[in-house]
Amino acid sequence: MKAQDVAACWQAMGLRQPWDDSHGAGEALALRSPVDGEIFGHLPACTVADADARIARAHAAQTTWALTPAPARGEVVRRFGEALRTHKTALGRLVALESGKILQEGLGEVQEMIDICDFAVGLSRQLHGLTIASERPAHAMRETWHPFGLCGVISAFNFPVAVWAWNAALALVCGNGVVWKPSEKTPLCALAAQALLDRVFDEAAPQHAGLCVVLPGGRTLGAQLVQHPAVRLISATGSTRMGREVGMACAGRFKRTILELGGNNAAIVAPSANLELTIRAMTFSAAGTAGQRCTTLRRAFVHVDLIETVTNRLRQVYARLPVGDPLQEGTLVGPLIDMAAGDTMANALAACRAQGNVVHGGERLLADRYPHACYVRPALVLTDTQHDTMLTETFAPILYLMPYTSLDEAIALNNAASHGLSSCLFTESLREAERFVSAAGSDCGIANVNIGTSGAEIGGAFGGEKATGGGRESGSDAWKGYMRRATNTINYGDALPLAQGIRFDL
Ligand code: UN1
Repeated sequence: MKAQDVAACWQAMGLRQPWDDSHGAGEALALRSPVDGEIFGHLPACTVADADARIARAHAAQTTWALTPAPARGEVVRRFGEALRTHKTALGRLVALESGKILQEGLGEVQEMIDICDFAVGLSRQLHGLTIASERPAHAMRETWHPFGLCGVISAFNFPVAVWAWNAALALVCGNGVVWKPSEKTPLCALAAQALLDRVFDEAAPQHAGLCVVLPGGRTLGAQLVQHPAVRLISATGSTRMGREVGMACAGRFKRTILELGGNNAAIVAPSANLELTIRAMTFSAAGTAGQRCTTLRRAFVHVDLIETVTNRLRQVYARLPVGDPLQEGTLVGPLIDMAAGDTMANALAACRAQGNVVHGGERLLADRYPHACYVRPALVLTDTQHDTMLTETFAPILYLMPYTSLDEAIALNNAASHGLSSCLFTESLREAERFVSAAGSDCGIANVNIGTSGAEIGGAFGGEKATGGGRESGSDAWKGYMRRATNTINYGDALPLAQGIRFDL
């Protein structure tokens, strides 16, 4: 029973507990921690009518927020970042309890929220446009950036608060409100993060109350958000199937989308790779977060001269990876989110065995202690071909190892996946490194050298190509995704010369 641990996190943040330990009725949302898999309470889910009312309120608040000077909007985000600093431990623990990631990663997730708040505060004074040379005399041209409109955020269980924060911090400084549909598997993290933001609004900007709201509940709320005419942009993180539905629904309504839909990320281990660094990086990326990041390392192409060494080293490391209670010091791999995730992993491994692949690990652990939770030993799969199972993203800790002979072949194997999120190369060769990040190299949104596929900093634009959806969130100029660009041409003369030299004399 994780109820007391979860309640302690809420108390530490000074928040009112929104759930009870009833058996739930009607639209109630069952609460469970993947740590033990047991239901510990129920939360009233948001009804369609509630959702409509919340969206309407956010839409009304949007109008005045959009006209508030951007640095004043940044001040609210700055205060939110301060609140997150104050409550980092409690919120980080809640993330670990509700998503099952280890405490270190739960704390890291809150740090990622703090980082994006800091970034957004700086941005609030830098929403710059260009000035452009006009071809006409006495004309000035420039670009101005304006708030885009109310933003909908759909987030996944594996980053239950950070991905929302990437979107919310930028959307807010850019002048937009945010309606958030979190995963039904992690509603408490969402409610806690939203409550911390609400408190900041109450104290620092009560006139904008209701600008950011959360809709805890199931898929129908996500569909309602996508269809609602007041919501102008949808930023969705999750499966490719979900993203396709969201993308098509938004296209029909000319809504903007930012899609971040998982990946089937690969590493290439070249002959010159520093193996100490490579093994550590591969293990963090493949087994960390129990393989449940969109950036998780799933495929490794290892030079044929190294395949045996790398396989043996990984086998040794994997055999003694501490799997267990994610809140316990020393654990490196927590549980999968639920039993269904365990079944999906077992089915993928069975398909690999049927192909003739050798599988190391992958078995269920701690079943006696946690009969309703799903702990597994991360798996290594040895294969000589990149088969369909390997080309399918299984959201679990499975790392495929396959030999290659030339870098061109390895790059082609990397690029053969339908997703295009993250990729990396381990090498000491400058020539190989530059080739990998060139136009002839990885086709992914993220291409790293001598670090793993996961664990990106917030300062870069985050996202990927192909079935990953093409969206970019977080750093760099991703803020432009939350704003409307206007091109202004101003004639300060008293003649009317036309562009392209066109004559139109009346
Ligand atoms: C995700 O899994 O949806 O780069 C996001 C990373 C994290 C974000 C992952 N900063 O692994």
